[in-house]
Amino acid sequence: SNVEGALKGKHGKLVSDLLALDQRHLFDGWPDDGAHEASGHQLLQQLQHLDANYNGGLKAYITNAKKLLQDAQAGANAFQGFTPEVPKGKKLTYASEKFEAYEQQGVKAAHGAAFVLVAGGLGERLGYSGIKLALPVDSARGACFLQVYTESILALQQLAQQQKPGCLLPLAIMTSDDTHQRTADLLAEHNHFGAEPSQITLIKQEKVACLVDNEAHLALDPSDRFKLLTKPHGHGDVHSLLHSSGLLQRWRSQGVSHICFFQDTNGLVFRALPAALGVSVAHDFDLNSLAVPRKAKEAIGGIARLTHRDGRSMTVNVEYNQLDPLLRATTHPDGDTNDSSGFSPFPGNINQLVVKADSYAQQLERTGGLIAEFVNPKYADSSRSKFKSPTRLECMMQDYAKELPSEARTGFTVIKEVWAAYSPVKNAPEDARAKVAAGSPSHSATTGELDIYHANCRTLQQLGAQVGEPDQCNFNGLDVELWPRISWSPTFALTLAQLKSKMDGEGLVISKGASLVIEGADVHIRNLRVDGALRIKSHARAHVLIDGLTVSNGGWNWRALNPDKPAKEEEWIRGFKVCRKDTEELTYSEPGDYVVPPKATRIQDNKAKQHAPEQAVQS
Ligand code: UGB
Repeated sequence: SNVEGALKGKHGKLVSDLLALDQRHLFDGWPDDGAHEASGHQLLQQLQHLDANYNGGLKAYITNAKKLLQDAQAGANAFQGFTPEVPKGKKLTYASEKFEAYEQQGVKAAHGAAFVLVAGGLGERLGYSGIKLALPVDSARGACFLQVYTESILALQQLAQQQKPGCLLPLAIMTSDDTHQRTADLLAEHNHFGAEPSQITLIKQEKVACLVDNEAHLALDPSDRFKLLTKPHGHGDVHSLLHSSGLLQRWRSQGVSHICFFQDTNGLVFRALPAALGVSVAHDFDLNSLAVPRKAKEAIGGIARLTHRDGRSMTVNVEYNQLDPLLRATTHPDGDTNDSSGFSPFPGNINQLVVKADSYAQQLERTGGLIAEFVNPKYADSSRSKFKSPTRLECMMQDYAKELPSEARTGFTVIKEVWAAYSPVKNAPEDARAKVAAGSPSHSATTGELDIYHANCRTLQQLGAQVGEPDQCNFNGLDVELWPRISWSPTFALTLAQLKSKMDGEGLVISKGASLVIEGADVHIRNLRVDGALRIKSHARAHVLIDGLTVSNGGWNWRALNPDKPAKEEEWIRGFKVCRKDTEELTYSEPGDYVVPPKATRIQDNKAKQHAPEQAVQS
């Protein structure tokens, strides 16, 4: 029979293990006509691949799955014996003195920072077919997530080089089969967005086999009997990959002291990450999770201190689907609800983690980077014996906290203003509307963009700028505020101190509906009024001073899409299109000193040309 054939072949040991694990269905029923030899071989190769890429092989995977599926069927509480309480952590008001002090401390420590971006998810929930890293963070500037992230690291690197000349801050990107090639292509196409190619390492996670039932039978693809269904194993894979790739060890030998983890679509992440690094250093945290106030039932985990009956305790993320049952079963009979502040008392985990490299490496040595797994089957009925669709084991990167010994120093840093630190792009328009109807933020492509403008406007207001009121709009059925479209590159300002040194807030007036985009490291704004659209773009060594400029033109419009007219996919998920009527472009592509508008008294004849922008056009 085919089973016997498979047992005799080079994958015989694996086949016999699988038979012992009750997986005969994989080999049964192959037509015995020889024509299917190649297909059978393909299946065996896939099994071998899955076996090689899971710690302990398929045997361990199926054994772990059986145990977790049994627990899930029995409705076992993953936190049995634990009582949750609201943990104590650092709470920072964005742009407060304390915030800035931590930010500066983070900048001082940045020469020891390495970054890890988890980007293996494809964003099916968003309804976008490309990789999320390629989506523009905002349409005003048009830079994609990967560009903004890389530029932010390079901006921090420039500050870090004041402490450690020549240092390069490394970035690892975890990809998956779904995202790997497109991520590599995006980097290559844009010359790594200015980073040294050696600074960026892609580490690819492998998928795991799907399971059809509580007995952990592996799932065959209904459209190809010789192929197993596979799905992503979750962002928790990042730890074992950093370990097994040798990257962590290499970083440590290069002097890396802290590792900052972040996700694929939060355009605000670097507003708070330097301060979180500062908090980690100041308090010598082994693990520091960045958090924001969380709305009850919002699809972000809650950070809780859990104390076990036996005295153990840990500060960990309790995922959104587990928080409500845990609270109901213990301290909060009403479950996951808001308190009088209008937010859940448990801070919201946004999966931006800062870990100390020394203790992280020790843990990874000990555990191989393995993270506690879970399974989340969607059952067909209340007997919990059949699944609606195949499931798989998963793991989450924040569960690293669970692996730490109780004496480890774990903490978190709450940024009290969600607007300053967190607005991910996760949900398709229809789901986004449903989230809002249920009282949660939409976490849509619409708000991901609009929240950047809002954050920038609010920050500039805090510096004394006059910023026009937002327009009330409806995009994709979401009622939103459209603030003036202000966007700047991280090279212009990453930290608040940089922003303050480049912008004299008191001299800045941005009208309602106006747009301002600034790109360039050495641009200074002393006195500027924008009523329309202005884009400033300057070469790294062009020193530009805007002092006394008024821009008044037709500007840019964010227009709701007409459902009958074609639009790009990234426009559909946002629900608007940008119409650029008039733009004042100030471009400086040569090094030099430029003052705008040119000051008659300062211009000497032979320098006059240099002082004028290359183009000052109204298009
Ligand atoms: N990701 C991978 O790299 N590989 C995978 O296999 C899966 C995902 P989701 P999720 O901050 O909003 C997380 O799907 O998992 C990457 C936290 O668990 O966007 O539902 C993927 O590319 C939750 O506590 O989020 O929820 C993306 O970059 C809360 O913090 C990242 O992992 C929530 O994010 C997250 O994947 C949040």
